[in-house]
Amino acid sequence: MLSPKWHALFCLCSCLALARPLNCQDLSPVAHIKPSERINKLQAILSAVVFGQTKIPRGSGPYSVGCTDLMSQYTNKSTFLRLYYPAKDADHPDTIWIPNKEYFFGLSKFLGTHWLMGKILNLLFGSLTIPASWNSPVRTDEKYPLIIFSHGLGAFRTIYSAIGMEFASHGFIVATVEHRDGSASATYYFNDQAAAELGYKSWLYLKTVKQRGEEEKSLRNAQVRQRAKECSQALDVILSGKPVKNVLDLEFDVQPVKDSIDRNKIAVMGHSFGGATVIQALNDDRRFRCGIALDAWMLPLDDDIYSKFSQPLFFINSEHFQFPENIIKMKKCYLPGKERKMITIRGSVHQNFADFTFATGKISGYILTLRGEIDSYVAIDLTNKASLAFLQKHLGLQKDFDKWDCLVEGEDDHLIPGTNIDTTHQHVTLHNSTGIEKQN
Ligand code: 71H
Repeated sequence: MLSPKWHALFCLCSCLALARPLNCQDLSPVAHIKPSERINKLQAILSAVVFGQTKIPRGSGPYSVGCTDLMSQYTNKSTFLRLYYPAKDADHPDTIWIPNKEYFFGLSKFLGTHWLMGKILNLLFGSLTIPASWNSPVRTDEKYPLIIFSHGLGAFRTIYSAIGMEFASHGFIVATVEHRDGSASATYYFNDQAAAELGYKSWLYLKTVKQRGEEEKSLRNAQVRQRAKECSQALDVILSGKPVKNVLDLEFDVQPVKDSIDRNKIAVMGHSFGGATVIQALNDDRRFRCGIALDAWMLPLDDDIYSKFSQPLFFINSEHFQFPENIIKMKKCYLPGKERKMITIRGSVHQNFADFTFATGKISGYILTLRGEIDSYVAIDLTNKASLAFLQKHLGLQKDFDKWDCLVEGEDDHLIPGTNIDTTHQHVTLHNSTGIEKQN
């Protein structure tokens, strides 16, 4: 069943989608633009009309940002990722944010809405672009640290671009993996060479989990282990001396990107389920020098993992998603001699770390819990700057990100040092593992 707010959105979208005169071919003010670009522009206007503002922010650092996709092999065991990197020039076209309609169908399934919702989301967001030059060559003047990024439940590789582009603009290479553990809304692979040549994609949609309690925990645990392996495998592909074959037929040579990596400055970062993946990956693979967990969801992890890894770890939490059971598990990572930091962004929600927070207007975003009371641009800025300061310290970078060291301590009007959650009454265990947020 649709909840009332999803139903309202659905009706609103349907009405606006039916009244779609914006797509007619001969609107004179845009007549000079190519038809495909014209449709893109008009679709952007359409989503702006429906939702208000739809702008994913460009990186604020000194480097131009490039973007490409890489699929290393055939079958669902291959590595699939999106790369954000410092680009030589910015004269390539912008990158399509969500490049296949199947991702919208997957999102619709994840949200439990009618399949028509997938069509509508595709209509609204299917041609939205992000300010990163698609397939622009990498800038090869220096070596860059590498971040492997793991997405949340129901997400996929392309919807953390505000974070990916910001880091790339500050001289990082960011690889956002697309997980094949059944936790992505949708993902695809090619069965073999013939399928790849014909462009015949095999789509894998979100695996829905009905069980609760121990059964859910064991399934999620198997998934988080697979996710960590996929992060390590992505690292193997990127660091391998051998040339990597991209089964996606793109006019882009990844070798110069691989050659530009500073091989011992590698971090792992992730959102929610991806935050749990950060901890599993730190434990399983010591090549990850430190980790950043954005609003981590701790349920998938084994109870004895917290004491088993020693690399520095930074928790950045939203105010409204967190709950005592989860925070208690985070606190189990705090042990003598280990670097652990935690901050909470005031007035933020779980979605403040993902791109959809920028894809709607203020009011609709608030209703759909894609936005909190805090301005989404302020929230992502704090996340990025605190992360940069943390990475400079623990990867040993020679940059000026230490000017944001105070944010890692939670010293800002928009930040809470540590957490807003009271865990002193541990016997009252609140269950909120589905991310149903409390907006006060
Ligand atoms: N839910 N990653 C989903 C409940 C809250 C939602 C996701 C609805 C997204 C639109 C509304 C939260 C949790 C909870 C572990 C996790 C990661 F596009 C994205 C899709 C997913 C961006 C980011 C994500 S959200 C997430 O690892 C975990 C525990 N969450 C979450 O699952 N319900 C179905 C109703 C239960 C399964 C906020 C929300 C969302 C709207 C869109 F329309 F804009 F696309 C996207």
